[in-house]
Parts: sequence; C-alpha cells; structure tokens
Amino acid sequence: MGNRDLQFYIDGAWVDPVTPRRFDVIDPATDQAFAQISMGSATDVDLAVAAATRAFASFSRSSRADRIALLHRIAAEYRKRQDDLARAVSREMGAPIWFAQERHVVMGLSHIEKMAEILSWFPFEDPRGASMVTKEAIGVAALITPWNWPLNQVTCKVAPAIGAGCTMILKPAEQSPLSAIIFAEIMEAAGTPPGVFNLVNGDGASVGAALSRHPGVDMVSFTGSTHAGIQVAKAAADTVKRVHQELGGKSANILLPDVDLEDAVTKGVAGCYLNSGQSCVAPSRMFVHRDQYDEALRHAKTAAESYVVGMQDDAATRLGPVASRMQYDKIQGLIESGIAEGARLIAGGPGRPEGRDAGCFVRPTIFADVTPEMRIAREEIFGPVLSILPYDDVDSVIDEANATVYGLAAYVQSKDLALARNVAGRMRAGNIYINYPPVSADMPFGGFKQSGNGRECAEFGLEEFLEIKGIRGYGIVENQ
Ligand code: TXE
Repeated sequence: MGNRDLQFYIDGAWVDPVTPRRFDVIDPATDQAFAQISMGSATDVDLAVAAATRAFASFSRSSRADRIALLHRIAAEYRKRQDDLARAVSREMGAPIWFAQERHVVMGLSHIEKMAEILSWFPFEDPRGASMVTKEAIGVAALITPWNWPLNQVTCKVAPAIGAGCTMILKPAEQSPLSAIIFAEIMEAAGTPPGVFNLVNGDGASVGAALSRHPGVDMVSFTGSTHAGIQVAKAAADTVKRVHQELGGKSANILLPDVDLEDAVTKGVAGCYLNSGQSCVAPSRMFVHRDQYDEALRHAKTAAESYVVGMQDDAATRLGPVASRMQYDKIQGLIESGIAEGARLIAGGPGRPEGRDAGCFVRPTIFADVTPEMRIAREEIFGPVLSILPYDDVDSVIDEANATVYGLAAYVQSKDLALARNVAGRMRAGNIYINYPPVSADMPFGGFKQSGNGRECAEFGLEEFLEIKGIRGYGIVENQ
C-alpha cells in the first residue's frame, strides 16, 4: 500500500496519479508543511469519470433500501474515525481541536444521518392521472468543495449524491485535502461499490476546470468563491450540465431597537467570528439603531477583546489561525483598507495578536463608522472582522441590508416576532435567522443573487442531484 495522501481513490482502489506532482499541506499556525498530497491532472479526471460512468449503470438502479443501508454504514464508519477527522481538519485549516470535534465533525455526520432519514420517505414517483412523474439520478456528479468547513461541505454533497443514486468525483480544496482522504477511507470501509465515489485531489485550474468542462460529467456541485463559481459555470456551459453553486456572502445582522442590546451584540460578534470568520453566512455587517450605537460599540469591544486567539490544540483557544497565508494577507489588506477609507477601529486591527510573530493569526477586529461604499462593507472578508453600521428606521435599514450583490443570509434580532417575520420577508437572502436559532441539517441552505443557485441540505439538497422525467401514457393500458 502506498502513501494514501499521495494517491487518489478511483474505481474502488487507491491509485497513483498518472503524472506525479506534489503539493505541500500547510499548518496555518506555523506556516510549515506537515503533509504532502498529489495534484491531479485532466488524465486522472478522465479515469475517475470513466469509473463513475461504469458504476452509474447499476448504482442508479439500486433500491432505496440499499442506499439507506449504505448511508448507515458510512455513518457508522465515520463515527469510528471522528478523532482522526477532527485532527485533520484542525491541522489543515486551523480550527481549534475542540471546535473541530464539536462542530466540524458533528455537522459533517449530520448530513449523512439526515439523508438516510429523508430517503425513507422521499417521493421518487408522483402519479398524475394516467401519467407518472419520476425523479431519477442525474448521472455523474463532480463535487468541488472549499477549505472553510471541509468535512461539512464534503458530506452535504456526497450524502445527497448517494441518496439520489448518482456516482461522483470529489475534488476537495487543495489547502484542506486530508479530511477528505480520510473520508474516502470511510467510503471504502463502508463497502461503497467501486466507482460510485472517487476522489481526485488537485487545484481549481487543473482538476476543478477539467471536471467542470468534462462531457462525461452531468452536473457540478460547487461551493467556493463567487469568482471561481463563475469560472465553473462558464466551463460547464458548453456541455449544458447543471451547475449548483453555493458562493460568497456579506450578510446583514439587523438589531431592532427592542433587543437586549448586550446579548444581541455579543451573540452577533460570536456569529461573525465563528470559525475565525470563515463562514459564508457570517453576519459581518451589524446594523444598530443610531440611539443605541455607542452602547453597542462598547459591548462589541468587550466581546471582541474576550476572544483568545491561539494554537489549535490549546484548550483555551477560541479562535485558531485563519486557514492559509493567502487568507491572512487578504484579511490584512481589507483591515488596512477600512482604516484608509476612514472607518474607526474599535477593537483589533492590522497585524497579529500580541505575542504571536508567525502564523496566520488575525486580531478579532471591530470597525465603527463604516459607510456602505467602503470595501469592508461590500466585500466578503472571511475573517474575524465585524463592521457596525448605524441606522435610523426599519425601512432604510432593510434597503441598506439588501444593497449587496450577495444574498446568502440575513439575521434579525427582536422580541417582536411579528416585526422580525416582516423584516425576514423583505430580506433578499436564502437563509434568514431570527434571534440566533440553533443550526439544523433540516433546512434548505443556499443563496439569492450572486450567492449562488440551488439549495443544499435535506430533501432540497437531494433534488439537486435528480432529473425529473414525465412519463405520459404510463397508466393507459391500450390506445383508444
Ligand atoms: O476560493 P476558491 P479561495 C470566498 C472567501 C475567500 C475567497 C477566496 O471570501 O476569502 O472566496 O478563497 C476550487 N474551476 N470563499 O480562493 O478558489 C478550489 O480548488 C473549478 C467563500 O480559496 O473559490 C477549491 O476546491 N474549481 C466560500 C474551491 O474551488 C475551482 C468558501 C474553492 O476555492 C476553480 C471558500 C475553477 N476555475 C471561499 N477555481 C463559501 N461559499 O463558503 C478554484 N476552484
């Protein structure tokens, strides 16, 4: 057996890349390489697509019961590997180990368990008089995932693809491939039929692009930046394949004046800083009524300064490093731009936290006096950086909150549920959170506008991997 990190999983076997090309996996806390993977090529993609195409003939006709049983076996193998998964996620993208265990690994498992449950009742057939509408696996799916919630994003694509009866090629982010390699071992241990699940590592320009344009791939499910999502859609256009996109966001958090201000601000800071700010639904623009603005800034400063930024394996760490040097530089550039454009620093700022002279550690940062034209108000920062903006009335804040090219999420805080619902109804975003509810694998997840199209999770995610077939004459015994 070779070093699995350097291999791909194709047609039920661990194989070497056709052309060897290595890539360092970096621990963002130290900037040091701690593992190596292979970068695939279009030829590796061809082999994986051929395997997935062969497997599709039988897997697409597998019974619902067989696929439920497979999902249960995957979940069981996943549970056995939870510690390995948490360590890999923590090291490759910087999450504190406790957070990798409690959130990353748990969320990853939730999609597999939820899909087994959905499959038990999902209507694949819908009779309409003498006709029949069936929902069938779309074919070979390419799953392209990012590094910010690596496991969660892998399973929220793999589980519905299995549920639908699709076969697939997974290309995880090159920065966070190790949890995906363990996941491929889980798929193998669960007895997934050869060719149903394939893993090819590589970057976007090679493997990602080859999958997107491949005539043997019937759909791409992509999560990543809006920029890369557009590249995927363009490359996919020539073969008219379906493209599901879950892209960036710049989500507003509207605190209506009746809230318990300290609680709402503190939770808003926590929401923005979750996963070191690297969540597509991060509530990164907080809107506070002008009369409460100064008090809100005081609470935000206290909250931000309470965050311990540190090494992943230190139990006191609440925020680990951000995932990569590229992200660190991007975040620093945006913090500098906020200062240059006249925003007022309330907490944090450029550079690393005190006591750290290396690694991708970012100071938990709060900006006040942010205006809508500033880059920090418009661009996805993807770091622990919160902008707080004042508003005067509900109508104007809704307009301002919606004045973004993104439409992934919006947050509303109020004791007046009727008012909160009214605001929710007027937000142009796919995911609305009223009063910081718990996360759930049961709700549709996806965006309006340039945050993407299609939905993930539960039956909504399953639908993305299905084609609809209308069979007319299905119930007519003979022609009259
Ligand atoms: O993402 P990329 P990057 C946002 C976030 C972040 C920024 C840049 O703001 O700071 O994007 O991150 C693959 N064809 N999000 O550059 O490049 C790539 O290999 C096919 C938000 O790291 O989008 C990886 O597997 N695939 C987002 C995946 O796309 C391509 C999560 C994501 O990488 C490709 C991540 C191409 N042409 C970043 N180019 C979210 N929605 O949560 C890249 N890839």
